[in-house]
Amino acid sequence: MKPLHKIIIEKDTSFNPIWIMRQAGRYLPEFREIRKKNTNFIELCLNENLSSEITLQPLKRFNLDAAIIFSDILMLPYGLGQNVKFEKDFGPKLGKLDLNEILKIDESHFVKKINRVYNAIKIVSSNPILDNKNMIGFVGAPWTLLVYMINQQSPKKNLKKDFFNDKFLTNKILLIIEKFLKVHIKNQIQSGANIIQIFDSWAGLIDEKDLPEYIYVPTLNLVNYVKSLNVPVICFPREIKNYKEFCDFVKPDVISIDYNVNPKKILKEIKIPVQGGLDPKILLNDKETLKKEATKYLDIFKDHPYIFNLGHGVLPQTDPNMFDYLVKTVKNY
Ligand code: 1CP
Repeated sequence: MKPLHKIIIEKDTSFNPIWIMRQAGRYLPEFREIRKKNTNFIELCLNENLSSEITLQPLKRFNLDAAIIFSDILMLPYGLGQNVKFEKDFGPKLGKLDLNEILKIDESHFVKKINRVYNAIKIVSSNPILDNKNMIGFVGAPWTLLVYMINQQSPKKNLKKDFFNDKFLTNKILLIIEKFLKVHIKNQIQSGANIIQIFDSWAGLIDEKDLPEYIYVPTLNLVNYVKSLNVPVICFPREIKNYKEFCDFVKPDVISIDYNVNPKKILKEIKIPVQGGLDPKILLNDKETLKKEATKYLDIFKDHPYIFNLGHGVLPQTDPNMFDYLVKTVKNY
């Protein structure tokens, strides 16, 4: 059985698997080398030879237990025909959201447009490096994708004040997102993904009264869909106010926690396997601090099914030697 499956299905607590969000990416010089020559990020994701190579880069260096496909949550709006660009020092820029155009897209259009992501998953999952490791596919959660598609840029920069004004549009788009996320998940699994993670990076932005409609119900629908395909599903509702309530409602197989939550409180409240937590900024410190902070999480979850990870993605300025030290610390615990 693959390492993450052992934790999730068998609830094995005798070992500590580790993978890191954004493990394939900007902190690695070999990634930056490829990125320099490939300035169009979407095209890079759609180049299965390069995206499969990038996916495997961290696994060649570090003793990680899973690969996560090098792609992006914004491949979904791209597949739906919304323009998506990544600008240096700005982040994603999305084109106008045209409901009439999106309504013309059917499943075969969508799959054809992003098919090379699935080719990359096939290439990676058939590599012998993956024999004893998991292959993680992922999607953005409906809410987070709705935010990007309507806001047309990161809400970090600026969230449109009239976001919910057009209820008809938001509700219609939400249903379309949900429908195509299922298509995207199914194709990733058919290509070799054996875990799905749902990233809800902007879960923390929503008012409590809107949680059921925009987060709990749509995420539950997706979680049930992944479960129906017999694949475990990890949810990362970043900065959500109440992780316990989220778990009670959505019932993922694993809950991934951010670095603002108290891991002891999580241990007390939540019965399902837990992932993550450590603040990515700790990796910018010295080795002694890193070991101490990582060990804190390992101690707290020593008798609970736990997958080591960070509380958000690894930062671009992280020294790969510190990353290596973290992996070794977890493995030698
Ligand atoms: O070189 C570059 O400039 C590209 C940087 C980059 C990378 C490496 C982006 C742009 N996306 C990715 C890959 C990526 N994105 C992965 C691949 C595999 C891995 O984890 O190793 C994954 C899982 C994502 C997921 C993703 N994309 C999320 C969810 C996780 C999170 O970080 O919160 C989000 C919000 C995005 C959108 C996105 N993609 C890229 C940027 C700069 C952003 C915007 C973030 C923001 O709004 O601030």
